Amino acid sequence: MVKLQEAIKLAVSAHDGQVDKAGMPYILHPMRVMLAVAKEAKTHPLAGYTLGELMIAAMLHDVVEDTQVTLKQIENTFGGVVALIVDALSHRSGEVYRAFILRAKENPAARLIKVADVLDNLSRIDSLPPEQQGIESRYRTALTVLNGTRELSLEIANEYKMKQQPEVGA
Ligand SMILES: [Mn+2]
Repeated sequence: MVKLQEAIKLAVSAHDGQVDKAGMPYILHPMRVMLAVAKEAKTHPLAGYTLGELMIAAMLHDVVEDTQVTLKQIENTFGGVVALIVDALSHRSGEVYRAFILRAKENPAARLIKVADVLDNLSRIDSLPPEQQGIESRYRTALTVLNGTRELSLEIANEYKMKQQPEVGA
């Protein structure tokens, strides 16, 4: 797991100084996504991928999109499998959001990490200022596209919906 330590260090340094929309250190998000992916992959191993590859890719899932780190750098340090996953998780400039999600879905590891990513984003949505809560529909689109692949995502999405419903129209 030496490579995982390297991935954690790289993510910490790449996201240094960044905060999420609620003002929390950004690194907490990839950390949570990595832990959620590790938990899921330990109970339901994903054929063709090691636990280490999944955890490293989860840790690095936002660095290409949001920092100076390049796919080439990831490939050189962590190998082609991890680079392919991170590429599938990086929204390209000008790419239609739905097309991006469909592309992520094609890579089984990226699909698993994307579900964990979206669920973590949904879990934080209550802490967003009201004017930013419209982003919820984007996350819902993502879950709809990714759904049918992991019962976990359906369960949690339903739970979230039930929790939100009483507030609709309030
Ligand atoms: Mn993310």
